[in-house]
Amino acid sequence: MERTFVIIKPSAVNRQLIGEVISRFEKKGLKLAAMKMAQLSDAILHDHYNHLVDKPFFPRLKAAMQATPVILCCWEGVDCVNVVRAMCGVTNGRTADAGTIRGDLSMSMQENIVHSSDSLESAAVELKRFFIDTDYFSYERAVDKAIYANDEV
Ligand code: FUP
Repeated sequence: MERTFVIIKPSAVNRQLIGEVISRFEKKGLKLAAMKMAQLSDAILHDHYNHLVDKPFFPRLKAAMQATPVILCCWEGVDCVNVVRAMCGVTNGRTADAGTIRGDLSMSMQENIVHSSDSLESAAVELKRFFIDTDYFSYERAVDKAIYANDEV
C-alpha cells in the first residue's frame, strides 16, 4: 500500500484546523500509519525546503513553519500520494479549487494549511526525514473492507 507524508502547518494549528484536516483524510478512507507533533528545527526545514532555500522568501517561510509546533502524518492508501496531493489543491489558497483543503480553508500562498509529498520518490525521502521505523503502525480497521473492491488492494 502506498504511503505519503503530510505536515499540518502552523497556519492550521493557529486557526484550530488540525481536526478538520485530519478528518478530511480520514473520511476519504485513508489510513493513518504514523503521526506526531514536532517543533521543526532550522536544519530539518533547510532539508525539507532545499529547493527553496535560495529564494528571497525563505526566511519568512521558515519563520512561518516555526511559528507553532506542527503535526507530522503518514497516510496510507491506494495511489495515496496523488490522492492526498489532489485533496490539498495547488499551493496558493486563493487559486486552489473549491473542495480542496487549501481552496476551502486558505487565502494565502504561504499560510496554506498543509504540505503533502509531490511524488512517490519524495514521499519516501520525506518520510525517512521525519519518522523512524518504530513510529509506524500496521493495523486492520473495521471499515477497511468497505473502502476498496477486492481487486483494488
Ligand atoms: P507545495 O508543494 O504546494 O507545498 O509548494 P512548494 O514546495 O513550491 O512551496 C512550499 C511552500 O513555500 C509553500 F507552501 C508556500 C511557500 N512559497 C511561497 O511562500 N512563495 C512562493 O513563491 C513559493 C512557495
